Amino acid sequence: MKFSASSLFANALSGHKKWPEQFPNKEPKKRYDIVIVGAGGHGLGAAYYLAKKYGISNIAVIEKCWLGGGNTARNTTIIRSNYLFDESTAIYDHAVDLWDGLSQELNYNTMFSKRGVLMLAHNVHDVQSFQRHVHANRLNGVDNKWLSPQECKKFLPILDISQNRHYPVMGGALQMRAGTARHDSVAWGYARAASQLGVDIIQNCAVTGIRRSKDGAVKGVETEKGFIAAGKIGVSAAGHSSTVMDMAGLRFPLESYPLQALVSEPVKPVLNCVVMSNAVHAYISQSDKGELVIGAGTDQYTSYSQRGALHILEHTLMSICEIFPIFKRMRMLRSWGGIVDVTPDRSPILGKTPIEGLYVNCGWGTGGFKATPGAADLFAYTIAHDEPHKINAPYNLDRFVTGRLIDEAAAAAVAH
Ligand code: FAD
Ligand code: PYC
Repeated sequence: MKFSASSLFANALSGHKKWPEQFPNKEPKKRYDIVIVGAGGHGLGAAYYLAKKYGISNIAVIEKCWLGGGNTARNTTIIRSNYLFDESTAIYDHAVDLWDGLSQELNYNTMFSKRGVLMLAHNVHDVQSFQRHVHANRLNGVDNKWLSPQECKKFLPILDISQNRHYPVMGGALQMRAGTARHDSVAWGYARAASQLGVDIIQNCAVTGIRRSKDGAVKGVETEKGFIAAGKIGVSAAGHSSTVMDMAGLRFPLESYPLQALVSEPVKPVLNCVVMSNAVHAYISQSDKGELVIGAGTDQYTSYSQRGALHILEHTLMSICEIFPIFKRMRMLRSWGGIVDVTPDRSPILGKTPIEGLYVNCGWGTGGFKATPGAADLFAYTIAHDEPHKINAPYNLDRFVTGRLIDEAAAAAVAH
């Protein structure tokens, strides 16, 4: 049994000092119909929908660390569907629709709060670009409206709209169905509901290889705790997708970067919506506990570290104070990072792979939390039917061969 740093980490967490001997690497008695790699919201959600909608519950979700310890519980929880391209609004709006009933569906309060996402425009380019988004969204039946600076101020009273500032507010695009949710509850809600339907969730067990039969189809996964046989494998291992796909001999168009966020001390309610600004590069909301939730940009260098560079946080806080000078004296409580994997067009890959029985859901980059229920639902559909749903059909690998890209690069106020 090979020991890697992460396997030792998993060992320390599990408290099983001798687990390799307890799980000898021999042919297993049990064979799962489906193994999902990665117990984030996307992977757990896919397992839940496979069991709930398609009656397939002989499933294992395998997680190298702890359930929901990846990006699912590290993000700034912004949920919206105000994207430009038809393919994007379709996939993200499908998710927003599912967010709506998710607490009832899972009997777990995901605290989805439709408080609105306001994207501020500070220059003529922003105004033109956001107005184009508003029109495109409305043509697709997605709510989004243009607000003048005065209307922005009326909606968000703490906003300073004086025009003598470095970055004057020249208007904003407001999506009211958008908002935030409680991230870890999404992972726990899907995990509990999937488990109740018979899904096994195996934590502290990194997948280290993908075993294939002579005809090339998948046979199962090698893990730190031994081989696990499976008829189909779905990979939903954000940040590490290219490493896992490499285990099957597939080279993926992905780069992994640290992305950071931070929260302030809690204060009374002051910020009633989510605010994003591409020009100064800032995004901020206030949690129900009162903390300001602030997100940064990605590091400029690829890395698998869950710590990002300090100067990125400094830049973020300068940007927040640029828009909201009233926050200058706030104290920050803690910061953290996650690893996001990004594709060249900044849109995800969700579908089949050239290998029989191997499916992938990756490349959501800085924006996959909002997609969680939608991506999970579509991933389950794709695995169950062995073909993509029409909403995720455009998100196949083929687009990197044909050049038919879904270039949503500037969709979020996140530098990458
Ligand atoms: P994860 O929750 O990361 O789950 C993947 C899991 O796979 C992990 O738990 C990992 O440990 C596991 N894994 C990896 N390799 C292996 C292996 N070899 N074997 C077994 N398990 C493995 N998105 C938004 O929409 N809105 C936001 O406001 C937003 N803000 C963000 C802010 C930050 C700081 C970060 C880091 C991300 C942000 N995102 C946001 C992006 C969003 O968090 C992710 O796109 C989304 O959570 C991905 O979900 P997931 O379930 O695919 O991934
Ligand atoms: O996609 O809205 C988004 C987002 C905000 C912060 C990170 N991602």
